[in-house]
Amino acid sequence: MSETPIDPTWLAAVQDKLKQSARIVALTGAGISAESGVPTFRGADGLWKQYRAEELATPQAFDRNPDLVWEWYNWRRGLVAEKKPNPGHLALAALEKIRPGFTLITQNVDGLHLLAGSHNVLEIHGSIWRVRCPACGDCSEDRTNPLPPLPLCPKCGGLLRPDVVWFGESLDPSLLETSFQVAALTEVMLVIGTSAIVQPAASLAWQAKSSGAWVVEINIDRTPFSSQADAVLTGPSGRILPLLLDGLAP
Ligand code: BJW
Ligand code: ZN
Repeated sequence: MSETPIDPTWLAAVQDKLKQSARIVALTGAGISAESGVPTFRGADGLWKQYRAEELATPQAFDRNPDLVWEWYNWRRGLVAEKKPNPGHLALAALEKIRPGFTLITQNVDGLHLLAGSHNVLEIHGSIWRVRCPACGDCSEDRTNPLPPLPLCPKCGGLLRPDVVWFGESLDPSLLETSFQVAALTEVMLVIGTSAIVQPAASLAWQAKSSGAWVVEINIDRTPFSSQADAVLTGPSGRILPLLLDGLAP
């Protein structure tokens, strides 16, 4: 199957902007991990096509049926454990090296940006590799795979939960404040592989735009944000991001 060509004029325009800018932010979503084989949420093969978010990704679901919720997260941990960062993740890790002012805000919980070597990462929806105790607040990384069907807190014996943000839950206030600050101060924002519909994450793109940043969307499809973007690069992020980085290397 032939690959869709990526518009060279726009690619060059985005490279020029990146060359001129010290402050760059990327906001990533599930699409950046799709080429690693991690399912997205809302695409044709997305998780929410097969599973009901209300039964798996809300605090009420966990209260009602923690076994089912843990079974699902154990399955996802197993799936992600076998996956590797793709050229899109690696390009963003390389961007951080040549632009120390670069911040990566991710909605992803798969940990692949960290595995790719990015350091300045704000995981605003948490991580499937951390467990948290609602009873005593203890939170720690745990890569045991699979975890017991109902994992218990080593400190107080309470029932642990995945350290992710479910629907109806607030995001970590300090992570969110930092994210809005960097979005408001950035010169360029790359909005990559997100449907841009889940709040408050989607508002970060609007925040950057309304604060004067040049906002670039990189996605295989259009989103509700596309019409606001200063440039839209249509195609897989695993192809586009390395091309952008090629032109930036010192
Ligand atoms: C590619 C590609 C390739 C593919 N290259 N691109 C109405 C009713 C009820 C609630 C709400 C409502 N309106 C607003 C809300 C609030 C709600 C919300 O936004 N809901 C919307 C669905 C409408 N938000 C919340 O509840 C948030 N909390 C909150 O608002 O707190 C305040 C509050 C407190 C109390 C009461 C009410 C409010 C929390 C949101 C938490 C989201 N959690 C999840 C699960 C995380 C844990 C886990 O993974 O298990 O986060 S849901 C899921 O969506 C996950 C993602 O991070 C998030 C965003 O999805 P993302 O990353 O954009 O993925 P997709 O699949 O949607 O899109 C993939 C994109 O990639 C597509 O565009 C593809 O085209 C593209 N793509 N391949 C480039 N190769
Ligand atoms: Zn505890």
